[in-house]
Amino acid sequence: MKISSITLREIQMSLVHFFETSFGRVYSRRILLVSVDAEGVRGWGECTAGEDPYYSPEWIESAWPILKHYLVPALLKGEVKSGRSCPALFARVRGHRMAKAALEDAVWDAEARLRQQPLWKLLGGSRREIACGVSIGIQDSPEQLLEKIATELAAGYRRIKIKVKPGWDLNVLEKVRARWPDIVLSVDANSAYTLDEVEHLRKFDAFKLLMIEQPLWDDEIYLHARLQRAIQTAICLDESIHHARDANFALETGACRIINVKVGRVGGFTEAKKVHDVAQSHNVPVWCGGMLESGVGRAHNIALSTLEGFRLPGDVSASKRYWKQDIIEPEVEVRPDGMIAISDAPGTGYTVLEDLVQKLTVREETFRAG
Ligand code: OSB
Ligand code: MG
Repeated sequence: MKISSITLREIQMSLVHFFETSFGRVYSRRILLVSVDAEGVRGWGECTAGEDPYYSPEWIESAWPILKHYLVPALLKGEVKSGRSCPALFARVRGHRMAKAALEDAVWDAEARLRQQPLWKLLGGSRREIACGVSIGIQDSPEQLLEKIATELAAGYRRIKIKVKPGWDLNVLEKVRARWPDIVLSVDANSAYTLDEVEHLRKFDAFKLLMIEQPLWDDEIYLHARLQRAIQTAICLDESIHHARDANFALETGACRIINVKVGRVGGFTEAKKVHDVAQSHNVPVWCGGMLESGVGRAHNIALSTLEGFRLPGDVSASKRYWKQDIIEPEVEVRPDGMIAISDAPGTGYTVLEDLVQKLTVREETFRAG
């Protein structure tokens, strides 16, 4: 693959509704998009690093210089055969997985378009439709949360996940379960608890949750194994899993029974497939997490979710839940049965609205080959 140029862009987009987790609230996104021009096609990637270093140490202002000074030059001077060849070219740079993923995924996208093949097939997927869930943030009141849940259930979503933190957990679950005793329900704590709170966390068992996501420290796996032994609810790890070795360690130690795969968090499609494969070998289900992505990242999450091991509904939901207008066409739509149909078109099956992207762009830098 002959890469002629790579462009970094920052776009700014307001969320339709604020999103609050245990680490804070966001009203609008600053999104770093990467495009790779090669042999007449353009591949797109999205960096899932946030506006702040709260979910992970990476943020948009760390990703940009890492891409500019290290990752982009590595691709422009290295031999890029395919998306798969990127991790080796990036290996000297430690960490910075979201920055790496943005560029690697753009190369996969370009490769799929060059081969005139759907990205999901190139990734090894087989599902022709994928099941969708929603992640609902902390609201101003429990009543508002119940209203949101009712809306999403009416839209057909197959799993409701609510964000929890001390003070917004058991009290809220009581109300949700009182109204909907049987829905598929899970919670995500984004590391809001410690091992001193085992007795409190044990009380979650009463609510028959599909899982509790990342209850403890983001940099800890082993102590989740201790917690998992003490509670019935299945633990799902998100923040703690950076690569396939982490996944293997977590499953061998019994730290979780489910894994959330986020392509940005693990450094790109190549590693995401490896995490998937490790989980498959332990017969553990995975699902695709979300990071409030624009259509570019959303389309990539959809492609990844076609892999066989993605057996639980992902946080892959419709564009209109986040954006007044998404930057892709068609927008991501979820059917009334809570599924997204997978396109047979080459690449992601979604077209980037480049004029709109240009309008939303607040900074841009292009790097050309030799
Ligand atoms: O922990 O899954 C998470 C959003 C930002 C950072 C972390 C997380 C999330 C979500 C939102 O839960 C998922 C989505 O709808 O994109
Ligand atoms: Mg999470």
